[in-house]
Amino acid sequence: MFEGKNVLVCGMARSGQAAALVLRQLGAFVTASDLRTEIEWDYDPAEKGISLRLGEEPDDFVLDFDIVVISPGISMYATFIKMAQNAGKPVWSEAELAYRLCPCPMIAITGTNGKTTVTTLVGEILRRFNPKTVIAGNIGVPLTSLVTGLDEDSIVVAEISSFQLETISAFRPKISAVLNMTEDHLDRHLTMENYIAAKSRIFENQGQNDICVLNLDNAITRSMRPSAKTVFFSTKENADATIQNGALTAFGQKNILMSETRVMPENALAATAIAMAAGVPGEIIADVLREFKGVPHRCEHILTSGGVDFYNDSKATNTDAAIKALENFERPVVLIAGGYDKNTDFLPWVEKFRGRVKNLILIGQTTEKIIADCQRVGFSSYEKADTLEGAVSRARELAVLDDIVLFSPACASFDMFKNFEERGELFVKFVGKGVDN
Ligand code: UMA
Repeated sequence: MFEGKNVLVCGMARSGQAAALVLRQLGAFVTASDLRTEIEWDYDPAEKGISLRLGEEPDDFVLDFDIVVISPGISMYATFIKMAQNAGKPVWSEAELAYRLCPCPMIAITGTNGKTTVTTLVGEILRRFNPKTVIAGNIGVPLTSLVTGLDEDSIVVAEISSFQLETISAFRPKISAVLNMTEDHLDRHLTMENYIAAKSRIFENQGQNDICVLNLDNAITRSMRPSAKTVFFSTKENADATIQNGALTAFGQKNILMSETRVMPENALAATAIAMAAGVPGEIIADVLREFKGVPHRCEHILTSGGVDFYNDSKATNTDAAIKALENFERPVVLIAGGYDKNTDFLPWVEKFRGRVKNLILIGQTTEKIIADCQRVGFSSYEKADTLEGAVSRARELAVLDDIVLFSPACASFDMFKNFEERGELFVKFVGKGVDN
């Protein structure tokens, strides 16, 4: 399929490097491009026969290629992409390439929030049912790094972002899911309509023999109309998967009592609906729901010190996730937040502070914007910190017995950190350091 083709792969972080390598192994002539000149390679590109064009936009050479594969971090509005598309060249996301190479069914999960937890959960359930299950995608493992090791009996459980969906063409998962949609990534998609359109592409190629799982409790996903057979889940209404008398009930079968699992109801319902659609027996789903301990950086309990509980929610890169985290707690919260500005409206999140947040400590680029919203709603217990370490030590001073210290930034991390994982790991380190001293 790719033998002898000239392929340009753009963005040389995780996705681009994986895509370039697999294409090379399939006999394509691969050129790797990146705006950066300093790349941390997982392999030696020269040894693999991969040519390099670093430190420039591909505008001057994009038309020399048969196919362009882009990393999720590259906007579809980039000039070189428009040039390639106008010239009729295929421009594929790394996920599209992976789909084309994938020999087995794919379960693709998207949504603004909860996708990492639900993907992990579905992956663990499926793995017990079929040991040849792999978990990949936006969760941190590029899909192209795995596809060549699979066979037709494997199953891919993929977390898929709107960035990966922007430039698909044939991508057609056997089961898709859109867990919820709220405002996010408007710096990249520009409008909510574009963001919804990108997410909706997850089911655009599906037909009646495929399944799309949607959330009935979210106004946007509720109104989606896929051609696939639709399965709805709801925490409030009658749906294919719902909660009845405290028990998770899917397709008429009672599963576990919600009190038996630590998984949030919305995520438990979504994972159950997806796994049952994939043919997994209810008992396996129940076992995994009972045992599941959660995902790192997602409302992760770090430690209790002096009667104060510290939680790392670095994965909360938007206001909706941060609101969900706040709503988890009944006890007073010392909240550390702020970060990279994605053009977010912070007001709906700030409006939740009253009665929940006793102190807010702000870091990063969005500090002044969040303060302006605090002033608008009359919330005055905020202060600034120059560093995350400073914020943690200040939180420790402010928190008293039975308080929660929650790091739930509501923003992406790119202003101060490499990614949300690095940000979360540093938070955990600073929290631990204070305890040792
Ligand atoms: N680059 C260019 N030109 C540009 C922009 C970027 O050359 O115009 C280069 C950068 O210099 C850099 C590379 O592209 O070298 C970065 O590419 P990337 O951001 O796609 O990085 P990856 O490591 O490949 O990570 C991507 C996803 N990143 C994004 O969507 C921004 C990772 O999701 C994903 O885990 C990984 O692929 C594997 O599939 C992260 C993310 O933040 C976790 N996702 C967003 C989210 O969850 O909210 C969508």
